[in-house]
Amino acid sequence: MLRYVTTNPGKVREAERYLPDGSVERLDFDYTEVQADELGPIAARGAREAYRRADAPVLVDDAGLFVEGLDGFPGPYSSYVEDTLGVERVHEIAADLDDRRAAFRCVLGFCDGEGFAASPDPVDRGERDAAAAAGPEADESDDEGASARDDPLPVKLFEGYVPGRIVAPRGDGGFGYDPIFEHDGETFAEMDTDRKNAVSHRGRALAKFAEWYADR
Ligand code: ITT
Repeated sequence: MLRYVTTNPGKVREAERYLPDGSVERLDFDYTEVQADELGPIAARGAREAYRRADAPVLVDDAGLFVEGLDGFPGPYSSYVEDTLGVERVHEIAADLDDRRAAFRCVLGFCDGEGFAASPDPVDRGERDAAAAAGPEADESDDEGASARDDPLPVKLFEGYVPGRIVAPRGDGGFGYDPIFEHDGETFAEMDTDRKNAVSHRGRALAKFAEWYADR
């Protein structure tokens, strides 16, 4: 059984559509979200911590909203900003910008304690050189300290991205920033789960993961 490690049930509702019935269960565990400019190191570190907690295969999901006119803010700080400012305030700030383009990004981190065969997808092996070679998303920051960089547990990363723009809140589906993120004329909160999955950052990352996991 795969554990989808998140405090957010909305993420698991989306993930269940990609995986065989009964093959995934939510583990409500708040892993340490290290301060980093990229989502990859946060997901890699979280997957290691969650695997040690669960002692079973885990998938962690780190996502964020990146607003172009705010140089990518709130990005990896999206959760903190939602809790403090709230989604409507983020829209109000963006409403004053000339450039309201934005993107959602998602990085899934998978860990089952085993290694991975060579592949084009990034694998964070907890070593600075290997992580850097796997691409910028997988590079680990200095903030994590030497013990995290040298952690031998490999983590496989799957990334997804969707462009859109910030609009006044519309719709009552989804969660988080969905009401203020418009893609192709609709906000994510106006889409049902299948429609959001078909275009979203998480849907893209999950599709890559599900294809790879079927052979694992
Ligand atoms: P976990 O860390 O426990 O998984 P979280 O909701 O805090 O739950 P993230 O740190 O990945 O998850 O999310 C950062 C923020 O981005 C948070 O405020 C989410 O509500 C929001 N977010 C993530 N995915 C989203 C999506 O698909 N649609 C709208 N908002 C999303």
